[in-house]
Amino acid sequence: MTNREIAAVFDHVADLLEFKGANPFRVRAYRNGARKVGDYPEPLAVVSEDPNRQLTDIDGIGKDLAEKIEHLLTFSRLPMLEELQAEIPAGVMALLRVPGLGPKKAAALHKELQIDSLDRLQAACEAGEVQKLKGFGKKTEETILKGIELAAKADERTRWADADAIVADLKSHLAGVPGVRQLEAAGSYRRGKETVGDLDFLVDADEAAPIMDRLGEYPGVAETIVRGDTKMSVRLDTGMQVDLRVVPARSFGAALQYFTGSKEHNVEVRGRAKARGLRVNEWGVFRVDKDKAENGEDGGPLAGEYVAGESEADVYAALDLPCFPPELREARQEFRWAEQGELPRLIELADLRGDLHMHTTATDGKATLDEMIAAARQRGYEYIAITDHSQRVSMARGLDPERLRRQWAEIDRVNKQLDDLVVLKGIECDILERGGMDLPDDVLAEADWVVASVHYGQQQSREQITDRILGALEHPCVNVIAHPTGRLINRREAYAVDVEAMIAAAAEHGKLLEINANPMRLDLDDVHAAAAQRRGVPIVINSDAHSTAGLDVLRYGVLQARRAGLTAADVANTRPWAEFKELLGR
Ligand code: DGT
Ligand code: CA
Ligand code: CA
Ligand code: ZN
Repeated sequence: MTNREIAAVFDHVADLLEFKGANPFRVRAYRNGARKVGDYPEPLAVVSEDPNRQLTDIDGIGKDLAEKIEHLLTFSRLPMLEELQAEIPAGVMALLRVPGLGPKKAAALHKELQIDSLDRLQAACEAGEVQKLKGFGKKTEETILKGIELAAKADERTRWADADAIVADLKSHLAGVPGVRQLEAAGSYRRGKETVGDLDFLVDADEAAPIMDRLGEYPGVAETIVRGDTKMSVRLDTGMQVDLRVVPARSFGAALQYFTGSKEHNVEVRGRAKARGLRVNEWGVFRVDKDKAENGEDGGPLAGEYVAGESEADVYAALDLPCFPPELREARQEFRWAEQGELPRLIELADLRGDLHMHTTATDGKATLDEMIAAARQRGYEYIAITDHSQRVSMARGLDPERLRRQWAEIDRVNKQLDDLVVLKGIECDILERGGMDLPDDVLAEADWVVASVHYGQQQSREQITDRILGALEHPCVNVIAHPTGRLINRREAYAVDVEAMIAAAAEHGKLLEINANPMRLDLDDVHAAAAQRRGVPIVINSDAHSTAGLDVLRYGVLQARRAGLTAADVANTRPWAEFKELLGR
C-alpha cells in the first residue's frame, strides 16, 4: 500500500470514530497519523522492511499506529476499519463526502432526521428541515445542497496524482508476468487529465490468462466486474474501475492510440484516415476493402489490408500525422499545429530552475527556512522565493510587517553564505475582502517578489472578486497571482473570477500568472493556461510547498502546462537566474 492509501484508511477510521462520538483524543491520533503518513517523504514499506529502522521513530507514529501500518502493509486491510464500517450504514458515510459536512454534523443529521443517504439529505434540505436543526441554519443548508452535487461528482472521478499512485502500485504488482511484452496505462490518465474516471490498461501479450489472473490477485481489488477472453474489468477498494485489455503485438500501438483517446481526438483521426482511403480502429490501420466494409465487417480485424499498428508512431505516420504527445490529444489545437508542421516542444520537469511560492514554519509550513533552503539546493534549483502568508491569514499566523522584516533580514544573512542558490525575499500577500493589499506599500516595495492571492471572501460576486484581483494586478509591487481561481478539485468550486479579464489585465500590466502544482489545485487549468499563453502572459509553475516533501509536486503542474501546450519559453521559472531577474522589475 502507498503512504497515501494508508493515510486514507486512517482518515476514514477517524471519520468513523468521530461519527460514533468516540474520545476526541483517539480521533485526533488517527487524524494526525493520517497527516504524518501522507506527508512522509519515503514509502513506509521501505522503512518497515529496513531492519535498522522502526516505524515508531517517525514523529507522530506511536506503537498502536505502527502496528496498524504493519498490518496494512502486509494484508492491505484493517479489521478495525471493517468492524467500524459494519456498524455504520454506508449511506450515512456518504454524507461525509459532502464538502462542509463533518462527522459531527453528519451524526446530528442521522440522529435527528434519520438521514441515511445523499438523496434523503437533499430532500431534507429542499424541504427546509435541515436549517431548523441546532447548529445548522439557512446558510449551512445552502452550502450542503451545493455540496451534494459536488459530492456526487467527486464520487466518480479521481485526482490525477491519486490515480498515478494507483497506477504505479498496479504496475509493480503486474510486473514480471511471463509472456507480457508491454504494459501501459492509457486513457485520460495517460493524457494527464487533472481527474481520471477509470484506468485503461493495455497489455501486449499472446496469452491473456496469466496477466488477468495476476490482476485478480491484486490486494486492492474489491470485485471483478467482468472477465472475458481478452478484456477484464475490476473495481478497486477506492471505487476506481480498472479495465485491462490484452492485444497482439501487431495491434498494440493501434490499441494504445485508440484507448488513449480522447474520443474527440480519435474522431478527428478517423476522419483523416477516411480521406486517405484508410480505416483506423483498435486493431490497426487498414486499407479499406470496399466489399468487406459493405458487408458490415467494419471495425473488426478483417476490415482490409493491414497497414500499421505495432507502434503509435506507425499509426500516426500512416496518416501523415506526428505522434502527438498524449497531453495534447483533446482535439483543440493539435491538428492545426500538425498542419503547420510544428507541434510545440512541450515543457519538461527538468526545464524548471526555480520555485517561487513556498511556506516555512514562520507561518503554516512544517519546515524551517533553513530546511526549505537545503531542500531547494538538494534539488539543484537556481532560485527560490520564500512566500509565507501575510497577517490577514491569522489561522496560519500570517506575518505582520515586523515579523516579515525579521524573516527578510534572516534571508539576507543566509543569501550571503550561498553561492549556488538565490533566495528571494517574498511574501504571499492576501488580497483583502474589501480590495487592496494586506500589507502597506512601503513594506511590499522592500520585497523581491510578491505573490498575491485570495483566501477570504470567496463567495463574493463575480464583479467583486474580479475587481479585487484586477486591483492587485495594477499594484506596482505585485508580481504574480497565485492559485488564480481558488478551486480545490472535487472539494470546492472556483470563485467567480472573470478569468479572461484577469488574463487581459496581467498582459496589460506585465504580470505573471501561476499554475499552482498542488495536485488539489492545478489552477490555472489547461484551458486557462493556454489562454494566458496566447496573450503573452508568462506562466510560473509553483509548488506552494508547506514542507520539504511538498516541493516535489512540480511535476503535476508541468503536466497541466503540457496539456495547455506550453513550451519552456512560456514558463518563467525555466529561465536562468540572470534572465529571470529581469522579470522582478526591481
Ligand atoms: P475517463 O476515464 O472518463 O477519465 O476518460 P477516458 O478518456 O479515459 O475515457 P474512457 O475510459 O471511457 O475510454 C478510454 C479511451 O478509449 C477514450 O479516451 C477513447 C477511447 N474510446 C472509448 N470509447 C470510445 C468510443 O465510443 N469512440 C471512440 N472514438 N473512442 C472511444
Ligand atoms: Ca479511462
Ligand atoms: Ca475505460
Ligand atoms: Zn501559498
